[in-house]
Amino acid sequence: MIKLHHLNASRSKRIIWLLEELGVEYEIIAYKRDAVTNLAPPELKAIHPLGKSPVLEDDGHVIVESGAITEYLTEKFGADTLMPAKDTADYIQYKQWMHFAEGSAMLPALLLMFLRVDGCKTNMLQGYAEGEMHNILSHLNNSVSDSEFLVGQSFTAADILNSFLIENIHKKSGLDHYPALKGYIEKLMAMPGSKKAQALEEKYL
Ligand SMILES: N[C@@H](CCC(=O)N[C@@H](CS)C(=O)NCC(=O)O)C(=O)O
Repeated sequence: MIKLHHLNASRSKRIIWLLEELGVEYEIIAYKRDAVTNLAPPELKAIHPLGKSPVLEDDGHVIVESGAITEYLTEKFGADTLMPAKDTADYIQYKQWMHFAEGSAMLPALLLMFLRVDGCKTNMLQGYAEGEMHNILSHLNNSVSDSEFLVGQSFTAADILNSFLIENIHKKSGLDHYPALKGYIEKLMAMPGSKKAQALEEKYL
């Protein structure tokens, strides 16, 4: 059976949601962050040397990187439901959004998180990170202002992958300046699979 190595309050939540949407059997192996450092416990390094979550085990494969895990699972179990056909323009958009989640979108978010935790005064970094975050959120907002989902009117795995960052910002600082994005994430959070992932994440907090 598929095993998901899940760290509390982490990117792994979106893999739970994806597995729920795909309707496949899976087992969650739960880990807890260190109360002081917030890092993953050393046991995760026994599964993969990076010691980060999510890690997926399936069919003898050990897969890290939530983008790669999402592509793997979607191509294996959801090619007809959660991704566009490969010879279409929508597929190119889908691929782009799949890389966006851990690429362009993640850097300013991580910079802002580390600056907040560190509390340091910076020369240019704070302003840079805030400006970049605004660009990312504006781009997302514009992208869902005329469509239901990131790839037109169809819900895809790219929505699940990008939901982690948007949901976190929505919960921590709000999205009032990005009304289309706010409506979009609230719609995603109301989906049954997303609610199930939320419940499971709370169970393993
Ligand atoms: N790019 C990786 C990032 C993995 C990652 O940094 N995971 C975090 C949780 S959100 C983690 O395991 N943090 C604990 C640690 O670094 O010890 C992915 O998308 O899976």
